[in-house]
Amino acid sequence: NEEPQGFVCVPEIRVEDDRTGLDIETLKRAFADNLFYIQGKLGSMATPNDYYMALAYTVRDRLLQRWLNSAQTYLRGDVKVVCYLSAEFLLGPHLGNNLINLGIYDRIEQAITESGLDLQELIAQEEEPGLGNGGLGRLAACYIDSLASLEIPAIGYGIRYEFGIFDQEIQDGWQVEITDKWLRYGNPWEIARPEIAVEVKLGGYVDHYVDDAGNYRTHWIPDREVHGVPYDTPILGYRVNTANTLRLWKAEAPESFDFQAFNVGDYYGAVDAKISSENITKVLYPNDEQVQGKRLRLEQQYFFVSCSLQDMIRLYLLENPNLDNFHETFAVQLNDTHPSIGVPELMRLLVDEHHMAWEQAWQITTHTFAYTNHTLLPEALEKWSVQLFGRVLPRHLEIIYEINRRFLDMVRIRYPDNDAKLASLSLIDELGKKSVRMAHLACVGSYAINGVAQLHTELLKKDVLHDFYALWPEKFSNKTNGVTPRRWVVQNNPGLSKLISRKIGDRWITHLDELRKLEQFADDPQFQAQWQQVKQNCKHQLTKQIKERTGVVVDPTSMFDIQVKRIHEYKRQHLNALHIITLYNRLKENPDLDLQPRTFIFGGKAAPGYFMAKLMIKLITSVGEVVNNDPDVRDRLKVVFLPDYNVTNSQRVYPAADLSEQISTAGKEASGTGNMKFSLNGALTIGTLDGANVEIREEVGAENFFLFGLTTPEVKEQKANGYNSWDVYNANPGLKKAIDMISCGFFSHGDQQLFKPLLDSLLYDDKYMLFADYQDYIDCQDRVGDAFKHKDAWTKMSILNTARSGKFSSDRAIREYCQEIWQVEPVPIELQEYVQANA
Ligand code: GPK
Repeated sequence: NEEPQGFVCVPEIRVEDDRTGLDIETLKRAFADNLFYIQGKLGSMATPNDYYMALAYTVRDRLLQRWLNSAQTYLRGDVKVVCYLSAEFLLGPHLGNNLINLGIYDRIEQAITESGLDLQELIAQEEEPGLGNGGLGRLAACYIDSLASLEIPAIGYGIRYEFGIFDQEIQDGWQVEITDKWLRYGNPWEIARPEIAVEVKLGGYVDHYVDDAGNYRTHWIPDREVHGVPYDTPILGYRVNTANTLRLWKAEAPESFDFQAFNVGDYYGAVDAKISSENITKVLYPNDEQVQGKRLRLEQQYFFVSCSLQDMIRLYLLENPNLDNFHETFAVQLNDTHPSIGVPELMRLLVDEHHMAWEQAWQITTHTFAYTNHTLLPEALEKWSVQLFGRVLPRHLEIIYEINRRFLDMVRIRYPDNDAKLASLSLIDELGKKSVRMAHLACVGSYAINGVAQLHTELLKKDVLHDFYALWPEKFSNKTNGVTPRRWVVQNNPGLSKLISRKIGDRWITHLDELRKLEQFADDPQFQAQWQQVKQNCKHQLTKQIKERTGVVVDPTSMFDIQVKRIHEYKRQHLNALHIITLYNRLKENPDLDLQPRTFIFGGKAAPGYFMAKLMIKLITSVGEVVNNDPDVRDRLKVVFLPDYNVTNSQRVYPAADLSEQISTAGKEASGTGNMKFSLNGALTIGTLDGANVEIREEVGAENFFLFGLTTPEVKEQKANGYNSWDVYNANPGLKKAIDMISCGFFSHGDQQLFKPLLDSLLYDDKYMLFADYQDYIDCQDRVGDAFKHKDAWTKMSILNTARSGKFSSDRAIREYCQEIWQVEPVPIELQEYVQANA
């Protein structure tokens, strides 16, 4: 035991004290203490939010002990750390999740109840950090949960947007966007670390010179500098001591921002500069799979990536004399191309700032990065005009040109006299407006490239990244997505979790394959009855929610047929709407039709600038208005558009689903992850052979999956053979009737113009093959309806879906990344009995 050095204000903190103890009495005392000393309230004046904050701090205190122990362990050298770089982390609320991962949910529930309060009400107070758009951001959140649960040293790096994804309201059937002021009442889960802020340069020009020793040097003279301040959130694993860090960067004006302006008397100018710096992390771009090419977005990407790489270098140099083996300590995963500017940025840091030779720097860089692609949609592949790029990042453009020069030299050797190859592989697109291809940059700068489902990876190799696959087949692999069973079963479906654990124990929570043990009970009438009861309870709860949030009264015994996801033409929510209209027409024609009552539930946000997606929402709500108010059908069909679909709301949706709609055009959905959450919660899927649907069907068995639609090659073939949706429309009476009703204003109070853009896109182009898949979809839905009539057979299929979805755990996915890409091992964390303040 060494003598403490320097001033020690708190010599030691006892683990058994009020900030770490886990027994009920201690928890109650800590809760009351935090209400008094942090919120500054007595019980008599406290609001529900005060109680939530007091509880959140009580839980956070218990995380800190684990977090500091984890950080200390990782700093002690020879630990390889995963850095997950993502422009989005769609975390969802922390409180419930931390209670579960800490293993104190029941105790806290008791403590809160004994304090005369309701835990559910407190949990509901939390404003979720909606720092993502959809699947990509939520995947990052599932992965940091699994990394911690598997005891893998990891840091999530991203952006602390002041405004996350907008809140959605539905007014007159249209989407209205409201800014997401998630930080309004403070965020108890984060800790700012201004003392390790970094500087980020932007704009300006580059100076090249020879220094006194005769070395070529580069000096980037920016026209702007911003300060990056990290805000850290501990991410606790499930029932382990590992608490990793999510480090999100906030842009601020540099410390000295006002002095110069102050001296020339331009006070307002100085404040303007401050505001413009802070703009960088002001708001999340709300586009999903559609790039806008805005300067501010490029600045966001560069800002967070530069901050993160500088931070890694700082950490590394605490323990190492130079950067020679940087890549042995950090595995940096690029979550799509959004952080791919990291490739030239690491080169710049190594070459310009740390004076490393280009070849060595390139060796390190290309052994540091790995790249995940998340989409095949051409409109989602990032490109930056060379002109804009050069204005924001002049030095990076030079570096990219140099990377490209050396890369194309290599290509020339491999493919002599082949200009077409050079053009198609180049990092620069020379056609039209010259632009930088970020996916190419990511491929050249990474040692591993992966897609997110088997089909997706095959299509990458065959299509979008074919030329890179031909060059470096060994770089490519598949990593099928997964979701965390802690949030997506344990937390969102406690009834199901308890039923499962009573039958097979609770090891499934960390070894999801063990759900297979449920197969043996799939035919057991008693188990089936319990299973049905759980589903029924969840449907009751959602029914209440629907009533509260939309005013629509639905029948909880009807089939809950659910499509929740971002609104996009390729996801085809309008195909679902065509099915509803078709059923409506059948019922109108034949009121005695033996039709299984259904409740169609939709949820999802449209990008604010995506007109067609917003019109799809209006179509759904308009169909709902007619169907829900028509006395002939309203007891058998209901249509609900749940406003503001987000993580919190989604947690009530998945458990209540009977049918999961996964109906994208084959070849368009990279993977999907909602599809996995539904299946895990015992919903059956109606879906195309797209993304991970293929693997879900493989796992659960074709007989427990409702398949329809063209396959990817068939889509291609039909398009090549001059697919004409107009002909399909004229040949199919059911389809024609549905389209004509929309067209003649049946759902729009006679307005024949309202849906015209949508109908025109279907009748004259139908890029996403709705009409081609229409009849097969309707027929398949008929089979679904028939199957639902047989309760026991349906329940068996439901049980088998859950039992066979173990593959879709993010733990499995992360294990694959660890072993096959990152080469990292678990590092268990031991809790020190005393945390010394000066240790
Ligand atoms: C893919 F490219 C993108 C994007 O910009 N945003 C996004 O959410 C999704 N995605 C895919 O659409 C899903 O199929 C996939 O499951 C998810 O990323 C995670 O990989």
